[in-house]
Amino acid sequence: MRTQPFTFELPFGGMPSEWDNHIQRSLSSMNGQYYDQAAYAEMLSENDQLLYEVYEVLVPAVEGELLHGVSILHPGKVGSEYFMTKGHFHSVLETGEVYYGMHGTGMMVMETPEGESSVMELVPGRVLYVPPRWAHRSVNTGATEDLITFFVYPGNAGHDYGTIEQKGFRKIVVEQDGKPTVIDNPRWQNTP
Ligand code: PAN
Ligand code: ZN
Repeated sequence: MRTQPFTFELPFGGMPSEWDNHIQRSLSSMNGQYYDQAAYAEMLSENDQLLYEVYEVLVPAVEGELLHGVSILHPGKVGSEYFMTKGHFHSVLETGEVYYGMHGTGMMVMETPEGESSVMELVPGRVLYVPPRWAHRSVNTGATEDLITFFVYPGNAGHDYGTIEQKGFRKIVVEQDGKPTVIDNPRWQNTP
């Protein structure tokens, strides 16, 4: 746990020079999230492949601290739906997050508990602000490149994955006519 000032290097398109926590999520951790369940099951039966990795620097998980790190989302699709992160609300709903696009192209899918929805493009050099109350999921729309982002959020935010696991996001990103396209999620469930 870091409580003293520190620096590390983060080259564009590369890995951070140091980290405390390396999270790896594979296909099996995305059960029920991709709309084409048959394509998901078939892909999983072949290989539980690695979808994304997060390198975190660990600071105390309290108000005032800023948790930050790097997310590397590999390219690929399940059926026509691009590889994506699980996505979450922050447990402390009134906490936001800043993302900075460093490599590759993608989208951030966001929504509020009240049903507002927004999908914005992530490209290298672009800052994307996720306000408090907005659930967020990144999607890699590139054919061959990793989507690499740097993120910062309040130390006390915490993660609520359960709501998205149950309901999904209202919007999903699929390839249509060779292009990334945002559509309504056919599997979205309006459960209370
Ligand atoms: C990011 C995300 C990271 C992985 O650090 O945690 O991109 O996505 P999931 O946590 O949804 O698997 C963040 O938004 N933290 O709050
Ligand atoms: Zn977050």
